[in-house]
Amino acid sequence: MPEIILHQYATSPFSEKIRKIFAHKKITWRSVEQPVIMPKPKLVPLTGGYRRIPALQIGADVWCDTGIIIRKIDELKPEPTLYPGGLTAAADTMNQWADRRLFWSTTPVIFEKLVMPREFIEDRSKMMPGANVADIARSAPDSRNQLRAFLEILDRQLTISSFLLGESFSLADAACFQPVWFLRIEPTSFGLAQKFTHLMRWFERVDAMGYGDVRPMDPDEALKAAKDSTPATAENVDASDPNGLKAGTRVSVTPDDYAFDPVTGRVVVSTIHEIAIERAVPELGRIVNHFPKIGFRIAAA
Ligand SMILES: N[C@@H](CCC(=O)N[C@@H](CS)C(=O)NCC(=O)O)C(=O)O
Repeated sequence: MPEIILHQYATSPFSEKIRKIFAHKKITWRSVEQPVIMPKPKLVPLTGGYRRIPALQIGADVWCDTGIIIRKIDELKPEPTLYPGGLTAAADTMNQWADRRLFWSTTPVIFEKLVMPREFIEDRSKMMPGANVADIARSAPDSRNQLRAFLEILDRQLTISSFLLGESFSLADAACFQPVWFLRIEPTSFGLAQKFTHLMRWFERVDAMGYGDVRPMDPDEALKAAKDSTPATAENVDASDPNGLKAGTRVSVTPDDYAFDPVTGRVVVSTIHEIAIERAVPELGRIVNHFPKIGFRIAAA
């Protein structure tokens, strides 16, 4: 199998979701530590402007957003499954719920208690235009209510099963684990979760899974791996694309929630779940960036 590189940082909750999937699937991978705030000069050439973490790299192909990273990992190594009992819809929708609801109920609760460095607040304010990141803690009381209710839903399930979709680890466990893991950086926030005994037993079980077989990689080595490779993605554009998108069309791809940095290139893949675009990068050659359709906007460029 080609070398699997994850661009991440240790405190990143969305990376934690992928690290748990690597553990479950016993994957050998390389970890490139990227900065927590901009600039990210050794990431952006690979992603074309996309700044979020994690990003998965194999040679000159780069997958941006955990939605598409999970699909790629599952394609490379389908077993052991992330969908025990064939519960694909349940696992995929819980993954989206955890990303967009459960996770965002944790941040005001944590940030109310943790003093964040000024540079971090400035960086995240730029990433979320319109939102006042310095004021995020004001919504902590409502977020605490919602978080507790979300955690109770998980705890209630875990009173009758070892994992969220039954007796085996699934994508739902990786996805719901990461926000609870994030709470642990601030003791009073984690205290909300510690009140739920079944949730805690599950948390400890998933925490103990580790991260798979990982070795660090220098960011320059990852850039060289891209430069020394050519994209391995074959053209695959859905003939029945609902918007009539054609191979070779120049488009921009942008997240629909925050960090609105468009990535521009020519369409190589457009399927139900994926858009991939090719870019010519002066210092690296051809790079193909892959994004999920869910959570992204595609526009003519
Ligand atoms: N929908 C994205 C969310 C990723 C995300 O928000 N990651 C955080 C770190 S856990 C991030 O990128 N924060 C800004 C940054 O690191 O520059 C995904 O599933 O990958």
